[in-house]
Amino acid sequence: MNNPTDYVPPKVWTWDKENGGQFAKINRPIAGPTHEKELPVGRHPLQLYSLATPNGQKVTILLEELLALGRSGAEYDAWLIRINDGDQFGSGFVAVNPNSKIPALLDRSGSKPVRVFESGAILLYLAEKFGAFVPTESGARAECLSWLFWQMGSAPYLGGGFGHFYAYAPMKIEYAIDRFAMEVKRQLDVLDRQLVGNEYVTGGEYTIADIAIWPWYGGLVKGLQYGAAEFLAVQDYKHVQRWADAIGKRPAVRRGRMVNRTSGETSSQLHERHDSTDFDTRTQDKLVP
Ligand SMILES: N[C@@H](CCC(=O)N[C@@H](CS)C(=O)NCC(=O)O)C(=O)O
Repeated sequence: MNNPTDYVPPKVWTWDKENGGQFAKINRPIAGPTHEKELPVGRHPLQLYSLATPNGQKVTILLEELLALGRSGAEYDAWLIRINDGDQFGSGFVAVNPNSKIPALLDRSGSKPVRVFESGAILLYLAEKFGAFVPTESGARAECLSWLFWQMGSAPYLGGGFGHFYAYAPMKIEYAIDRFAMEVKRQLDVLDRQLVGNEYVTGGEYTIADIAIWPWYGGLVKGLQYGAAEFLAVQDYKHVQRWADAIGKRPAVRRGRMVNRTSGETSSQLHERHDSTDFDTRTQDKLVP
């Protein structure tokens, strides 16, 4: 193992603005807005403020699945929040999500707007509102919610732990990478065992548990996250691979992944989504020749 650093924590931690690595510009130890900025509002009942990270994709995938099912009330405007530019600290965004993280949803369909933040809460809110992708029978519902919350509790070890130290930290720390690689491989094994004999995570039904888990763990095993596929030997998780391929082929999943995307092929980037035709007419390759 590398020599441990000679850092000795001081009695009281103080903010060193330069120590945040890739995210030094946006990371802060305080909450609240940094500037005044109203959020835009479109014509649909649902207003989504987001970015196509795995947490953002969960919501756009569910919205596209609901629309594909004919739930026209799920029409939405998706506005781009550029987190590297600090849009999440604008006063309007903080009013919708006091935690200053995408995704954030405003449901304006009722007499008073309803704000929803935390991707798991948004998935459950939408699935219940439209009566789809969450089972109603008590045992199946418990299983679905267990896996939904498993994802919400587990992914920070994948993203904030493994991804941060493997791909983003300003130095490679063997202890941290080891610790989180072990945990992420354990999580992949949990999922792999669950998918033995189960088409989807909770059995035969595609639910918000799959929609929550796929962008993180499906993305990881398909080599879309952190360039870590070889390092984590993701080909070993055969059942996760099979499940990730099947979900990745769904048209609504393909569309959901494009919304608020700002990287990759320009034909896959739909910065803002206000209409179902935008997928054909407003991707970046069409807007910026
Ligand atoms: N638990 C939250 C996590 C959301 C989250 O971490 N969002 C990230 C992008 S994936 C973000 O907005 N980061 C901006 C920041 O930390 O300032 C959820 O699932 O909604």
